[in-house]
Amino acid sequence: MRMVFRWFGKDNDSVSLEHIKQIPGVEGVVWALHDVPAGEVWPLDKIKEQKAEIDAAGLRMDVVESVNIHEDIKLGLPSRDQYIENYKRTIENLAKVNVKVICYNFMPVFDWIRTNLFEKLEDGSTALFYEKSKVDNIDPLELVKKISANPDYTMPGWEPERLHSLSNLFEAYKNVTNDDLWRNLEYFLNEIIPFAREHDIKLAIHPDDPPWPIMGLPRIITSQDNIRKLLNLVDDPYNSITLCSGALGVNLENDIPAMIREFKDRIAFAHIRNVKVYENGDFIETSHRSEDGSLNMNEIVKAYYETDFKGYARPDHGRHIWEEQCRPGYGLYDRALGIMYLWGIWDTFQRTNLREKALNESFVR
Ligand code: DNO
Repeated sequence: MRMVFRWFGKDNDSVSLEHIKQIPGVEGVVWALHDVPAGEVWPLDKIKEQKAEIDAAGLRMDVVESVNIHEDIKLGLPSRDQYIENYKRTIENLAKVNVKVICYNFMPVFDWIRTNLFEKLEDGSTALFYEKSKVDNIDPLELVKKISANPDYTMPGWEPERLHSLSNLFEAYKNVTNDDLWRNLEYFLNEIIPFAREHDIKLAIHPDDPPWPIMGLPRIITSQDNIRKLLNLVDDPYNSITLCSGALGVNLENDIPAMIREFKDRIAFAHIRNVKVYENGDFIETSHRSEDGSLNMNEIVKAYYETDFKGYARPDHGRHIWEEQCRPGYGLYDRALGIMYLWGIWDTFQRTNLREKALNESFVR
């Protein structure tokens, strides 16, 4: 397991590369050019600027999250071919700085969604929270009206400009079904995966968060069966996944350790975090510790350990603790604690295994 840490760039992140370097066992950052709009080619000079900074801090930059997919590709419009060409140019440029994994998602319109970014937990910290009924009751048309009435209206993961093009998007997706979305994903993968293979970069799709349809929009990367289907669309190790325990885990029917064991050869990137799911379907992002949430983190890390996971992993969202001012979910402190918890579990398996091996060997001798 190669531990990495998401970093939004020196102008957009309260966490510095120097601090990241001091977290035990972290070898690199997960980065992106956040100011390049989806669909445009990432310029090589900007990529090189990032490289110079990250190199200077003694960190690696093997993983990019995300090169976002233009909506026209997800919608299957004729203009998609140009955007797919641009995606290839970006892959070419990223290969020049030795990027090995690109994380992306295929969620229409929205990326991850929460209803409160600073919900109070019992210990006084705050964390990202999803109130299911609130999202279930959103009328997309009403939302569009709200956005048009208030130019400053924002949602997590959204640039205001993108949010303001929402009304057109809802209209465009009106008749798009899950099957259409699958077809459009297949078209994209057929074009991109052979090209990515030539450049030795794995494309690792992130599951939908939350893993169910919202606001009448289709969502397809939601379950073990659907991930299997995705991997079979183009059966090539370069068509891989980002296995996000928190995104998939809020549907308690998703058995994360079973997925790790089944998809072991196709997991290029692991997002590992805990989440507490309530009976009414609400959920909150807790500390990484098993006891604090609904997911058995020990079983999850065990599955990675036992399948000899050699891919990249990052802690995922953390709580906001010790009065840290940071991007929602992306502070230094709780994610660093998360890393130490994950290493704690991993190292215990590793040391025990080594000790047992040594004992067996001395016994045989
Ligand atoms: C949330 C992230 C997602 C992820 C994208 C991948 O914090 O895990 O926004 O980066 O879905 O494209």
